Amino acid sequence: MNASITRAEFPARVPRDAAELIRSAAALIFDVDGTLAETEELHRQAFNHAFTRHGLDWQWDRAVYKDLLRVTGGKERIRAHHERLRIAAPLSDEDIAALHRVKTAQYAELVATGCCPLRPGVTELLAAAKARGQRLAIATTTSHGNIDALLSQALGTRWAADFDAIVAGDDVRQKKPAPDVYLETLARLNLEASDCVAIEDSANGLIAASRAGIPVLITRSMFFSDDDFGDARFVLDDLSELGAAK
Ligand code: XBP
Ligand code: MG
Repeated sequence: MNASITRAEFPARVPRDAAELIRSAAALIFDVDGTLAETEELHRQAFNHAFTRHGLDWQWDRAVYKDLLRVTGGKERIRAHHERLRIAAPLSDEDIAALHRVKTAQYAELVATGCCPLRPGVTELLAAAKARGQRLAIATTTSHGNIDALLSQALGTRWAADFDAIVAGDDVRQKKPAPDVYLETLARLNLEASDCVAIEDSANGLIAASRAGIPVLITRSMFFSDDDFGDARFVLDDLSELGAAK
């Protein structure tokens, strides 16, 4: 083959399936909520706990929460709900921050019970990627505290040692579907977008990673199972479908 052929002239092979896409990536970039674990049900319960504690008669059922999940970020979600109410007492940013602190503390308590295990195939994929020498990263809208609460429970207190980059919602100016968390993750990894794979569960996550130029593997989750994932490379029900690629 003519040695002067550049990579651009000699396009990379198109992976046959999700397993090959995963195996061939230099780094796997994981979303957290809904992807690593079905945490949104616990977030929902924690929000309702905070509302009760603050004397608000708000209670988000699953249908309401599913709709509110289109808004990424817990504080932004509270604000979005408040703005939808025709009649409501004023709610300052400080009120929302106080509500969110109570919610976050309750979420950590719920996660600490061990009631929210990692989804099928996640532990095996992390181990297989590590064995293959692939780099691991996290790009999420939630907070570092919530990531640590979930993964120290599921993977042990030294879980962060296996990740080369951990980027949370508060680390960037704009949350998903803006590409900020993924662009910051790529910068910290010092890798090209096309050499990585983003593993996501929501349309907002797919848009965010796609805007950063990263190929996306979707794992359908509880609240986003009927989202449109047309731009994803592959869509799985869960990561256990990767089989031997793990
Ligand atoms: C999901 C989110 C977060 C969580 C709640 O993040 O949008 O807002 O719903 O966590 P991702 P906070 O799927 O990107 O992991 O209340 O801490 O925002
Ligand atoms: Mg998610």
